[in-house]
Amino acid sequence: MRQAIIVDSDPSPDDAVAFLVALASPELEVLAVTTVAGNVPLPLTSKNARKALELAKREETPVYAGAAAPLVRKLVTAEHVHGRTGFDGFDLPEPVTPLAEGFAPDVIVDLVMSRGAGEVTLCCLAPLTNIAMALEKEPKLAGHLKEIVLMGGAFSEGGNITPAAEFNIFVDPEAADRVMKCGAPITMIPLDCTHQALTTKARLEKLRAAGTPVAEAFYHLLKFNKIFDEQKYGWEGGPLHDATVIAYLLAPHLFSGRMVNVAVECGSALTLGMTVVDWWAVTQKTPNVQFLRSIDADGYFDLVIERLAGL
Ligand SMILES: [Ca+2]
Repeated sequence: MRQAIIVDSDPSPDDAVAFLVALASPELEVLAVTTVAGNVPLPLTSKNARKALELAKREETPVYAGAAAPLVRKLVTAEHVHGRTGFDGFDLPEPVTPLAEGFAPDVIVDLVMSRGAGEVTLCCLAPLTNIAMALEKEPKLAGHLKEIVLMGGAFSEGGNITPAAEFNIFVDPEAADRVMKCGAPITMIPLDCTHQALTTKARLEKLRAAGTPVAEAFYHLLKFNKIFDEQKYGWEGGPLHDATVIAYLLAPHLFSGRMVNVAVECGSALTLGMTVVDWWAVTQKTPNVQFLRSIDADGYFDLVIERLAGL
């Protein structure tokens, strides 16, 4: 039986790679792509999602727009990384497919609750605003989910938007706090993992060699998208963050980690959005997260490229 998923995203190229890999995978049934404000404002994330789906000729996948701002804070975006459009580096045509009708948090509730308990997995690639709103709207939602798999947070890597915080969690820490406390099974893929998974020249060339329009577009999009990180970190290539969530569903053996307690800092100006990971179980707090800390990067890129090449 195929695993039913909803992909919640703020499309930069990373997000698009993630949901395209999911769409290319017979093991997964993508019920919807939902969008939220994050890397760029909501109108752009919603447009980029449809650009990517149309490129891959998968425009029948519905895209629902959600929250235009975090629960309580002013939106922080990342054009300094992703360019003004969030999709700089390769010109894709303006999408012709309209957004699907419905507000993403409502749609998430409806899609999950219309399936049996334990059937749907939420794949979260962005600030967690839509997910927190859905959990708030339907108190039974958390208990009805199979799992929440999210890209976000960090432990020993430190932060990528502040010294302490990873971007997705930093943008809406109150939403992340609600998700961490919701009681659903959670698997978290932090920077500790994604910083091991770099878009090296060899990997990008391998993608391009697939020779498809999708491969060619994402070769250029990812090449542009990772320039900022290459300069920031001094690495060859940048982390391909978001597709780890889909790769985990397809090939969990590529990852390792452990059950820990994770809490989100919502009060401190200095460490706002920090994920406090009790790796050594020094508190008596119940583990609430499967926290992944390492990834087989070659296996991950082989999987991503093989699936993308099939579109
Ligand atoms: Ca994202």
